[in-house]
Amino acid sequence: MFKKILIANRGEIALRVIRTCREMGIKTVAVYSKADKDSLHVKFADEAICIGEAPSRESYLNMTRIISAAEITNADAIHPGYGFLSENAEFSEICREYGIKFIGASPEMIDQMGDKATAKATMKKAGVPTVPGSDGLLKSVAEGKKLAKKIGYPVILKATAGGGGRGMRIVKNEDGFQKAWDDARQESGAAFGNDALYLEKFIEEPRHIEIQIVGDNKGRACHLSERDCSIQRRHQKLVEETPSPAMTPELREEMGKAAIAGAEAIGYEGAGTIEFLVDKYGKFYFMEMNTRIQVEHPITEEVTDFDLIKEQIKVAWGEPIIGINYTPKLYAMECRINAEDPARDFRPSPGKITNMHMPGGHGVRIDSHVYAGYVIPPNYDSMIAKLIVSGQSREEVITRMKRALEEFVIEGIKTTIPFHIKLMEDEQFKKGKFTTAFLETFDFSKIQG
Ligand code: MV4
Repeated sequence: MFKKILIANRGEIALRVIRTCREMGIKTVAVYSKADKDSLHVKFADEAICIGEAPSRESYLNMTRIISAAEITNADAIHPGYGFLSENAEFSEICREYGIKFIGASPEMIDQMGDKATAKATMKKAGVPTVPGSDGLLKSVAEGKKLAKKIGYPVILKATAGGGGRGMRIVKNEDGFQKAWDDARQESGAAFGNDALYLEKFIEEPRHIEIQIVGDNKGRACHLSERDCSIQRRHQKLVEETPSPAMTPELREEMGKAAIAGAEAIGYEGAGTIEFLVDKYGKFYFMEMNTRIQVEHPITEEVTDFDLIKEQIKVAWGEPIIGINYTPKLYAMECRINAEDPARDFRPSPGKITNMHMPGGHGVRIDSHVYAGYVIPPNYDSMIAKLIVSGQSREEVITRMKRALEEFVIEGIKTTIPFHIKLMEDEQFKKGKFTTAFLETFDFSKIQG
């Protein structure tokens, strides 16, 4: 097994990886920026190396410094967590050149899945259902208009280099095509240095349901059921749950099979997620594949009892997967606690946590790197804790989540806790009746900031 793993990340995920490494008897190296010198990942790791100034590009995105830290400490693997360098093909390649195992996807896989039109074509070839649309990239507005007329409006233009909703435009009719095209090209060109677009039928008010998969280096993959991530605001997920209220055993079987077929077709190694859009008729379509561990992985861990970080490390070392596809018996939900003010358009609220009390009790898990006295730096992601609750039914989980949220005390900064309490009281949410459009009509005005 690996002797020492360097964690190229910060915050709760760095801590999460360190915890599993300790259980596996693997030594850990933390890297940190000057803004993070008092962070728990620095204290909990066996060794810690400062790699630069607060801005990410000078620290957590600085490949040279991270590789140097791995060389100096003799780490034999790097875990990238999520965000930062986790889906950076160049970094995966550099790790390979230096003989350091990158606990994530190969550079080829990152490139293939990172280009959305290529990913879609690859999945379609593997028999995974995809949204009707262009065969690869569009060459001109004329071609796009012709295709849109054929498949019917509304359609959506997507940047092939996109992700997180950027470089994407909905087109309602032919009159709006040219402007949508220009806007999407301009936005994706500026954001990704690549303005190539493809076109799809626009699926109205879908659910976002993703399947967790794990593949080994023998070419086999299994799935660990789904997560419903429809509760999002401006492409930022706020709540995830499993099983999805929209799921049936038949649909899970079908989506699971499709996800495995997709993963095995590309020889996917490691933990990954296949994201689907599910329409109101229960039809599902491939959207994107994520080649990393995701923020919301703990809800899958709670219902399956698999440690997904341990699975990542084991398959990276070359161990085969057990290969059972999980059928859920438990429920779990995650609320992302962000240092943001939900009463003021989720405006960031960094600063010092003057007082804090974390909830506990049966079925309550918290993944967090913060503590009373901790100063949240303004430089990074605003997520400061994940509150993960499990139970025997969705009703029990919602009741328990509300209880835990009410127990949670964080003083000195604003957080998304009041929003989550309101959500747990929402009748439509409680019935499981929601789509990705749910928060567009949610009343944020009564939230006590
Ligand atoms: C779509 C769609 C409807 N139809 N594609 C948003 C992020 C990007 N990864 C893909 N996205 C969407 N693609 C078709 N053909 C609706 C969305 C979408 C969305 C998807 C998942 C979760 C939240 C969303 C919010 C707005 C739009």
